[in-house]
Amino acid sequence: MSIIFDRMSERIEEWRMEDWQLKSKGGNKVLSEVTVAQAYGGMRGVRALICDTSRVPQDKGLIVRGMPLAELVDKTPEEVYFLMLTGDLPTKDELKSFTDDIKARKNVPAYVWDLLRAMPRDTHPMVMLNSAILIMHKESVFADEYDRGIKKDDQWKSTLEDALNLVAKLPAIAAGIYRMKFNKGEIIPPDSSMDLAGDYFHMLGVSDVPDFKDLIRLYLVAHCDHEGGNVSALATQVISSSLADLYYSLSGAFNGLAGPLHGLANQESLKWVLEIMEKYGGTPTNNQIKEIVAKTMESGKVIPGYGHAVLRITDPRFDAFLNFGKKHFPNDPVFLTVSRLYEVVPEELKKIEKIKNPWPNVDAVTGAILYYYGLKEFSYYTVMFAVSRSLGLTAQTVINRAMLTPLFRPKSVSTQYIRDIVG
Ligand code: CMX
Repeated sequence: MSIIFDRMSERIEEWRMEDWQLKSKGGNKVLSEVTVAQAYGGMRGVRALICDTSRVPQDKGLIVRGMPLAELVDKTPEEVYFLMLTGDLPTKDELKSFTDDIKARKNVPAYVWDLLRAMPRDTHPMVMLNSAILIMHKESVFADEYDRGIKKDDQWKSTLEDALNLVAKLPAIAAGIYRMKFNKGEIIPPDSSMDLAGDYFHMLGVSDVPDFKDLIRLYLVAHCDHEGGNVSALATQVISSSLADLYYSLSGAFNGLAGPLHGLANQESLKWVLEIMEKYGGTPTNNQIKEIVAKTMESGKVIPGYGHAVLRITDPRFDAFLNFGKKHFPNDPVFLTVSRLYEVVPEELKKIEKIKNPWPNVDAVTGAILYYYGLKEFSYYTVMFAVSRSLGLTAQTVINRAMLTPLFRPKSVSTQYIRDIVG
């Protein structure tokens, strides 16, 4: 067993004590009042959740356990996962123990491949991923221990077992889905000597360019978490609050990630960029961009990759990938188009009063970068997002279970109730 169980045990004791003190001292303090507009408007801005793995201030973007993304771009997914779970970056020895533990959990049960092979050829890769996660439910250590009876205080340990097993297996499953779905040849089995990013790069078999390995590492780090209120994070926590195990809650969460306003936006964004390039025969001029923004909006579609429910600045994750592209392939025509869109689109969106954030989010650029390295199958991009986001979602779940977070049950009201209030 790796050091992670000991390190988390120490921290959980402190966190529980603080949690108890905060609730007894200030349990009746008000975090948020909810307006009628917020109840009708997707609960934007309502403060009613606790999430310590990361936060997203609207003027700063992703901060993982106090560390802004800019300080994490050179880290490995294992380091960032350890940071989310414990609150601290690992020491060298801790990182080795933690990485070795994950390496030992990589093997995917054969029945997962049987299931995926039996699916119709035109199944969406996200359906393949979510089905693979769900069918592995019988591997759940938590579900097994729960059936046999387990003290509430200890339930986080078997949840952490499930979390580590899932995080370790997902790159192999995701890479296998890529090779199977897009006829890339035999599935490449995981290599127990490799870390998460290195093995995902190896199992995809898309390219042997070392920069692509760096990209996969950056991709897994940059998408790891985005506080607790986004669709997939909220879905995970709601489902797991019923004491459903992580196989149920993660696959449910990824069904939400598959929506075009959430994780699917990266494929939509690249599709839009390529359509523009085809229409104008290459990188468009500023005037052509203005024209296409207006036309896209007129047709009732959103501008994919722009806007955000929380952020009010350029997403620092967008900056991280833009810098990566500038360093490795500044003159690639698709990348140049993405860069030019960034110069023009925000100014156009600023003219539309209802849009609160005209700036790009991470999805405006990642597709173009994957495309450059030869990963051109758009429908796969959300799967890669999911592999990364599994880090944050499983870390949040382990912590919530350790903090004995109760069953979610907010109160709904009827339209009549609103009528009475409005008068
Ligand atoms: N293009 C066109 N219209 C947009 C827009 C965009 N990029 N961003 C916002 N709007 C519109 C909204 O659709 C909404 O219109 P209606 O009132 O007619 O419904 C209005 O502006 C107000 O929206 P908002 O308060 O600024 O943003 P929301 O919190 O409602 O929505 C988001 C946020 C991300 C869904 C929205 O900006 C959007 O659809 N963007 C494009 C899709 C995208 O890039 N999604 C990825 C999000 C990243 C992530 O999930 O992490």
